[in-house]
Amino acid sequence: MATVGPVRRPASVLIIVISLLAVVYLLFSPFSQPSTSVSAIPRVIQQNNAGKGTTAEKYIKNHKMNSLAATAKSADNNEKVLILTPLARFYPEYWENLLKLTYPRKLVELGFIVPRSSQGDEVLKSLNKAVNKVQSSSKKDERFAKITILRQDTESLDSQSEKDRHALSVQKKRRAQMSLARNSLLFTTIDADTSWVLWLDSDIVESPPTLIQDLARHDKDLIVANCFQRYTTDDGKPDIRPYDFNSWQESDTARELMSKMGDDEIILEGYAEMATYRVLMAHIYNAKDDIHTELPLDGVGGTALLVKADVHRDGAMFPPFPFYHLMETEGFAKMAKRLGYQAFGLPNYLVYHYNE
Ligand SMILES: Nc1nc2c(ncn2[C@@H]2O[C@H](COP(=O)(O)OP(=O)(O)O)[C@@H](O)[C@H]2O)c(=O)[nH]1
Ligand SMILES: [Mg+2]
Repeated sequence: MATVGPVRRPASVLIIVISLLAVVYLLFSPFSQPSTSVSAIPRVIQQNNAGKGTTAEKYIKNHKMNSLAATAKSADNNEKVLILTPLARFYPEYWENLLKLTYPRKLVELGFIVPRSSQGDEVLKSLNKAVNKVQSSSKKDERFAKITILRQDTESLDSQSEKDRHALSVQKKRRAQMSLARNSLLFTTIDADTSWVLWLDSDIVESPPTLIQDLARHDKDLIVANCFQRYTTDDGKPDIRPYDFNSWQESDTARELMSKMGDDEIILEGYAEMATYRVLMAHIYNAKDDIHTELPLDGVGGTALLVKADVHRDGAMFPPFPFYHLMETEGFAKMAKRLGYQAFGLPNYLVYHYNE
């Protein structure tokens, strides 16, 4: 870990320069250990921290980022998880499930982004009420480590009905809007000590209390649950069906389709107009098989997606523009792949989406 001399003023530019010099020194110093992998290179972050202590301690906070880990034993290892939810509709079931999560709350931070609309005003009221209740608990371990609520400064679709938001014609615009919302939320809330980011949609109304540990134990860069929906069949029986088709393995047909597209055109999954013949995780659920069976993926959905924070830190975000003809969560998986990370899914591990 680098040390720096006393700094008289909290000049952020100076601190950044010192950080860069420290990293360069550590990389090229004859005293530094030969690095065996990228993670062996110390990541040093220093930020204004007007706390107690000596002058230097007051203004400089050292984060030992080379010891920041995201492992299969996440909770035992005290790894911090940031749960992020773009929130256009507040479902009490979603909130109840959040409160039922067994991951220690002192290690959990929450972040929300709410649309700038009258619907957003309503959501904000419900969210504030719920947040105040849990954060005013007299027991410290019942409170979340931190909660951030953002108000979107970008546009949203006028109608949020399932029929309107799923129409093929609005997909490019809608996915661009969702990407902007997700990126703002991510870049505002990720901290120097965040190990994991759990993307959890607000309309996931059923999810296991051990969701974080169950996904983290696979120790994958990105891992996504299979998102289904409960419904009633024509003859009145309760049943389940696939909901999210964004988790897939690429096909030759889709590659061929994309090779003929203009740079700004996008390929979409789950639309009859655009048959891709990809392997869809939604279609290979097997109730009798092990819930922890893993499936390598090329595209991911964001309904319940756990990501190692370093994947985001290295620059993988939600492209609000066509990136290899993909946007939002599918584009994110592609970007992660270009950075050398691999996405996985758990086809038999289900979470359930609200049924409108
Ligand atoms: N901030 C924000 N969140 C949104 C917006 N539209 C949807 N969401 C949220 O983003 C997540 C995914 O959107 P959703 O409409 O459920 O997508 P779908 O289920 O794939 O059709 C959910 O948590 C929504 O509440 C929006 O315009 N702004
Ligand atoms: Mg949804």
